[in-house]
Amino acid sequence: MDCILLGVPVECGSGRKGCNMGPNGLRAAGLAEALRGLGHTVRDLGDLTPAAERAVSHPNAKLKALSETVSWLDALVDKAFEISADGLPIFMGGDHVMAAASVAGVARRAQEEGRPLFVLWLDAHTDFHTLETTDSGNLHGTPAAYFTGQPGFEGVFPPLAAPVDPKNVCMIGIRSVDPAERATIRGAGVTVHDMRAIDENGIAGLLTAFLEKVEAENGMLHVSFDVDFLDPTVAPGVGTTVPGGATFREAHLVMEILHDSGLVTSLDLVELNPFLDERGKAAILMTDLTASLFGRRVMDRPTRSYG
Ligand code: NNH
Ligand code: MN
Ligand code: MN
Ligand code: MN
Repeated sequence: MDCILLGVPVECGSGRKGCNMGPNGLRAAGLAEALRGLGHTVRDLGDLTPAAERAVSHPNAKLKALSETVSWLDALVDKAFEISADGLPIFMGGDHVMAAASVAGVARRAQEEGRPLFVLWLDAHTDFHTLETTDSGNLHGTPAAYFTGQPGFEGVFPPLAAPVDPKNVCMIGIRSVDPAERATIRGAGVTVHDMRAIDENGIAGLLTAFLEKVEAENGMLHVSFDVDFLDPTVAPGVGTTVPGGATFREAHLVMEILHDSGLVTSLDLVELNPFLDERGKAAILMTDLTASLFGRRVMDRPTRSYG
């Protein structure tokens, strides 16, 4: 695999400081070296810089850092489209607002290739607020609503060339949903597996059912991995910890199954906040999980195919 690392040190979507150190946290944890050790080629493009600010405004006065955020998204959407032609992009965040642009960019790439884009959203949160419904005003709570084409982003976020069909989005690990998000997300047709669904069914079966769909439709697959998907005891380095998250093994199993599927075409690693981390614990775990996604395993297994 040709892996392309891109740092996106945006933090203004999270409402607190520290996520801008995320890309360097992952570099310090040895992400590139781990991938090379698995036989992949790795190119680190360094960190993205935001585009020139354009005049944007919105009636919701709660929105925080709107024009600064939009400058990041404007730059990233084009860059994501561009680099997705050259290999498998790994977008190193930065807060989760960047997924608005990483997904929009790779969705344009999928459209160009005549394939549907699927998104696996690993997160404690659904991030399905529109610019109207967010109460915190933190724009990292909005990317999934934007890239699935929910109304109200027009003229503010970058124009959306290829909205992702909400039916192609599967969320796993969910345990914090605001009332306004709950009202819209089911209606939109997104598959939401909350922690209870994981407890009752096991994470492997939920994921495999989704991957069967991706394979049957010859889809491209973007994985958006928010650190707070993980239980805070194993990954303390994140701003919005929510108890009751995925365990160390559940998370590795997801990544191992994704590897075996061979379906993943792009990846976000987001919300890592090294300022809040404990001796690199979350940074190292995110790196090890990425290694599992790229083929690190304990024992060989027969490959299985989906669909
Ligand atoms: N839903 C909350 C909000 O919009 C929390 C979002 N925080 C996240 N999302 N970390 O992944 O403010
Ligand atoms: Mn190119
Ligand atoms: Mn998130
Ligand atoms: Mn989250």
